[in-house]
Order: sequence, then C-alpha cells, then structure tokens
Amino acid sequence: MISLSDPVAAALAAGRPVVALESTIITHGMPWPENLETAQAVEAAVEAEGAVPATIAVLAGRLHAGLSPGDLDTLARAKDVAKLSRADLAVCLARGGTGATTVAATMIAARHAGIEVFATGGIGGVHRGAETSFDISADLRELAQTPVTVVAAGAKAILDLAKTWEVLETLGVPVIAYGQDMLPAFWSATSPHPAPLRMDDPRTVAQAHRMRAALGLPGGQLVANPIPAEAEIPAETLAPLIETALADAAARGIAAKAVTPFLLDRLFALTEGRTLAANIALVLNNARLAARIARDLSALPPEPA
Ligand code: PSU
Ligand code: MN
Repeated sequence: MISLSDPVAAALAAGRPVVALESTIITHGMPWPENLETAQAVEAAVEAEGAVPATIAVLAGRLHAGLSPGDLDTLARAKDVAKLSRADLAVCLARGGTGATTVAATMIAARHAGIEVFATGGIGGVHRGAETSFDISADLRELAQTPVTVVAAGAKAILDLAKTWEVLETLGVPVIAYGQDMLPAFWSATSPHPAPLRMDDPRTVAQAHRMRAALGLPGGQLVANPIPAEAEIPAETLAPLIETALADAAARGIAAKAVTPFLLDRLFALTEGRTLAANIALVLNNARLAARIARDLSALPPEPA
C-alpha cells in the first residue's frame, strides 16, 4: 500500500524514531521557492534531532512515506496538484493520480506506515461562519480516530478558534499546550484560550500517546507548540488583515478546499511576506519537537500489536 524510502524503512524496522511530514503545506500552503526550501529545512531539522523524516504524498498512484530529493523538488514545482484529505486519498490512488496530503490524509498514511508522530504548521479547524457554511476541516475528525500525535502551532488564526477547540473537546481529542497555559494561535504565540492540558517535556507526550493505546482509545493527540517569540506576529496586527482576507474570500465566492489556501495566500500579500516567515519558523520549531517526542517514544516499550 505504501512505498517507504530506504531510510524510513530501515528506521521503522529497527524501532528508531521517524517523523511524518505533510505535503499540502508544500503545494498549497507556501509559494515557490520558499515551499521547497522549507520542506528541505524541515527534513534537516528532524534529522538534526536524531529522527528520520517521512514526507508523505501520492505520486503517480503510489502512496509514499519519505520522498527522494528529486520527488520533493518535482512536487514543490508542480502546479494544480490535488489536495487530498480523507475523502480523496483512495480515489487519487485508484486513478493513478498525484496529490499532496493534508493533515487528515497524512495521519492516515502515517498510521499505515507505523509512524506515530507527525509535524505540521497548523491543523485545519472550524471556519468562521461555520454556523452557516458548515465548513469544518476533516482534520478534526481524523484526530479523533487515527492514533498519531500531531505537533502543530495550534489551528490557523483565520479560523474560529473557540469553536475549533470546542469541537476537539467534544471529539475527545487531547489538546496539549506545550510549555505554557494558553493555547497558541499559529502566527501568535498565545491567545485568550486557556489550554485544556499542558505538558512541558516530550517524554510526557510520548507516555500519554502509549497510554491511549494501552486503554484502547482510538485517535491521536494534538500538541499545540507556540511559535518562537522572536518570530511571532501579534494577534492585534493580524486581526484586521484576517478580516480583509475573509471579506475577499466571501466576495470571490471561495468555498470548500480552496478556502484555506486562498486565505494563506491573501495574508502573505497583505503582510508583505511576514506571515510566510512566521509560518516557516513555526514549522521548523514543530519539526524539532516532534523529533524529540519520536525519540522518547522509541525508548518506550512499543505499542502492543
Ligand atoms: N499548515 C500550514 N499550511 C497549510 C496547512 C497546514 O502551515 O497549508 C494545510 C494542512 O494540510 C491542513 C489543511 O490539513 O491546510 C487544512 O485544509 P482544510 O481547512 O481545507 O481542511
Ligand atoms: Mn474546509
């Protein structure tokens, strides 16, 4: 079902740490060439922490965990790549297509490969106006059913964060702020939302991941890791720009899967690139923490089969 790169296959066979990485952030979340540079830097950050990176994507009808440098380059340059979530993954594979995996689809692939930890930028969530649009990311349901620990800088601040956290609570997903009491808000290190759970070291995250398996609980954990202070954009600076981006999306009738990429791109333009620089910093920070969690997981007894 899934083609593992040689380093990923060797690490998994030996019980050494592996970190899954998504590809929608490459194809739909960042412009060329920063998307490729970031993907490469994120892989290097995982390696520097002693883990093996497994970037996940569908290439010509094959699901891959661990891309060659050439495949990563091709994916980053490609235009009109499909954005694959839970609903689209099997269809793309059946048709022999190529596509980038969202948080939801990356979790599914990671689980298939036997990878327990995944780093991204920010998860999808409940969009503002969801009470009329019903736009709620499939990422939330995936966290409730697929046992992968996801390290993200919270949910993107373009979303309705209060509703996003409520839905995760309803679904029984542990939302863990890393090293602080308040939840981060993607480009901003903090927010007015208190975290339901707080952890201060990777080992506790790893132990809780194993404990969920021991209890037979489906689903993963969300580790909300704040952006480094020197890279953050204050929420007050972003708030009016987010309103502008949302109004632009509404005026143009942007809907469904196009909403998140459109808003990220508009904010990039409205902030003259500041959101992109922050996005890169927070992804790198998440990759480092995910690698440390994967290292601590590999030191614990493996999940019972
Ligand atoms: N994180 C980023 N940039 C992104 C995304 C996450 O820093 O582009 C992607 C992820 O793949 C996430 C998706 O799963 O946005 C959410 O899309 P939607 O809201 O349509 O579910
Ligand atoms: Mn959506």
